[in-house]
Amino acid sequence: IAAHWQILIALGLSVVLGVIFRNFSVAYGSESSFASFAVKTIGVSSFIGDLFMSALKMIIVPLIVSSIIAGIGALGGVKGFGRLGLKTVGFYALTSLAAILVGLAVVNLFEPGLVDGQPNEAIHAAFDRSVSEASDKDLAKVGAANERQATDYLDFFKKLFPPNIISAASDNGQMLGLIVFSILFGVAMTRLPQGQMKTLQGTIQGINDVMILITRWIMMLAPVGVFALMFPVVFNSGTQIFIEMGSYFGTVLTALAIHMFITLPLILKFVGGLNPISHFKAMQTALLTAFSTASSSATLPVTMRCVQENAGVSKRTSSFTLPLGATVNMDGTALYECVAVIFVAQVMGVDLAFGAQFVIVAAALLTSIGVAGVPSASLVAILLILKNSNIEGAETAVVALLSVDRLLDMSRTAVNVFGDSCAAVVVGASEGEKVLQGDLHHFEDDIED
Ligand code: DAS
Repeated sequence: IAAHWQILIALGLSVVLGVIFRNFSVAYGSESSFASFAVKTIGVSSFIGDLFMSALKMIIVPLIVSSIIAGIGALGGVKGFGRLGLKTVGFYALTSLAAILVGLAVVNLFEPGLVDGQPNEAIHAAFDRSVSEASDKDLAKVGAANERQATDYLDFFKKLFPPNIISAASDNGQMLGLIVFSILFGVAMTRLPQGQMKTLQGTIQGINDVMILITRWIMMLAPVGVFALMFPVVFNSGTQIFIEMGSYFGTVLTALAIHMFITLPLILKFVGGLNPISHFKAMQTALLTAFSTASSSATLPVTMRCVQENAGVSKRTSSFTLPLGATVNMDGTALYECVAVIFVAQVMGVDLAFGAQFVIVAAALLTSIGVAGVPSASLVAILLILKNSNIEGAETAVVALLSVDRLLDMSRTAVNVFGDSCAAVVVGASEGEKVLQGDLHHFEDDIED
């Protein structure tokens, strides 16, 4: 079976088994031998899932650095890169703004935090209850985020020039400093004498090809890794709070679906002149990986392979647009921040006038640039925006959102990755590349050989 079908089957299996294990554990009681067996199984599964995530993350740094440097070398320096950079940044800004506006419209239309125009007391109670049920890890995570001041998201711009590129590389999921260094290195490399530049370019391109090959090996384990990541998530997802916050889930997922299946396909068709269906087919393995890992950084190696080998975008275009996109372009996250903040305001009975909502839109756009590509990273930004909007109970609300965040995180991460891939194919097509042409080759199919 083609690799992406293997991943889909693994996902389906993890959901079925997760539900069965959960129901039997509840039926037999938490003290039963089955429940303890289930807990052990979950532990092993989480361990294997983390290994798969770590394997993908292991190659991110050498992949990003070699991709950008070799990509700029192929562009021949500043002139080619400058044009490409402007197109890419412009595309990211416009699509992120479009995503936020969709979120704004949907959350004001559905009003998930209100019942008959009044704050939903049941959800408010669920917020308070979830703090008492929250894990120490979640409480610590929100507590630490609460310590950070409003300026923290501005100091993200200080990360443009990291004092130590090794520590920048270790900043989990936030690679901006490394990207800036790689761009400077690439541009400087094109200034070297021709012979020297060719040698260095060839070496770095070789490193990049090695990283892409290692990605292929790691993706052979994807069905196991995806199953191992999803099984505990399904097993641990209690249904109660999902029912109470069903309106919130429905609002976020509706807004994400509009952006992913209407806005972006329209842009692919009318701005890029491309076939959206072909693009979805080309990206399915990356989308499934993003959904399973809830980390756009960990998915980046797979995104690059899908865009280059399935969609046919050149290395020089994709090796710049994708690493940058995985770090600063998060349509799903920006949309989610806007919906979550206004939802909490509704539950807390704070009536946000248009001006206040406009500030939230701007804050969501700015903070989504700074959000790292790791699981639940955007909740820190939400806490910051809530505090800036003087909505009391921000910490309690964020702890509650964190406790039900996994499914939404997986969904918005898939949207983040899809948004990055749309930029790569549209910019590639605008550079005259043969993108999404003819019958699509799937790199996953040649994994068998
Ligand atoms: N999970 C983040 C990502 O990897 C997005 C988020 O937390 O909103 O893109």
